[in-house]
Amino acid sequence: MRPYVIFCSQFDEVYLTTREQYEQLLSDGDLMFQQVPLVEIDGMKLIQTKAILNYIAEKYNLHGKDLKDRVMINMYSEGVIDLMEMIMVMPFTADKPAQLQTIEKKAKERYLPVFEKALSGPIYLVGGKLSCADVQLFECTLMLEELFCGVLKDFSNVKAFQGRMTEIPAITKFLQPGSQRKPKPDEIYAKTVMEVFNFNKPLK
Ligand SMILES: N[C@@H](CCC(=O)N[C@@H](CS)C(=O)NCC(=O)O)C(=O)O
Repeated sequence: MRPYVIFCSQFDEVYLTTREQYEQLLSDGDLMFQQVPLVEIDGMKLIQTKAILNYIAEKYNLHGKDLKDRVMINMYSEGVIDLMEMIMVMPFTADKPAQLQTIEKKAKERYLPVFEKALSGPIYLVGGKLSCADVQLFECTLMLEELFCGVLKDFSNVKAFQGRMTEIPAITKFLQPGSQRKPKPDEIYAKTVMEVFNFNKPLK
């Protein structure tokens, strides 16, 4: 499963690999809505992905200089998340080829054109400054390329942006072999998730 606990300094991850681990978390009472991810940071136990992301973005000054930047960052970020979620549910869908086709079409026709336009000139999406939306878009481009070789061929601004992002030292490090970046989900991953959460049939 995706990480459920992050302690600070760099970060440590604990993966759910058994149903018992998840039940232990439930009985510890840390999962407000009985769901992961759970992130431990600054003496708090945070749940809900977007709340977690916003906290980290604010803490590390990745959330724009003012309210107007922030709403743009959130709009881009939500768009990227919608696309990433389609990719993330792929391992659990019954008709994978159909889902792949939908993702590729939406990526090329709906999402990438938006980012291509936003990056025609500016080096970052909002306010000339690195934000959490840039980091999410960067990760999303990698996920897309893992699925569709050459998907960025008609999106030269996005491709150039991806290249610039890889030069940020923390990101360069994160891309090294053996780093904490997740590998592409495989069948074992899908089976583990289904067992941990008692999902007994694939999504449509
Ligand atoms: N809105 C939540 C959704 C979290 C969620 O769906 N978590 C799944 C695992 S990825 C889960 O814990 N499912 C167990 C369940 O709902 O019983 C978020 O964004 O963090």
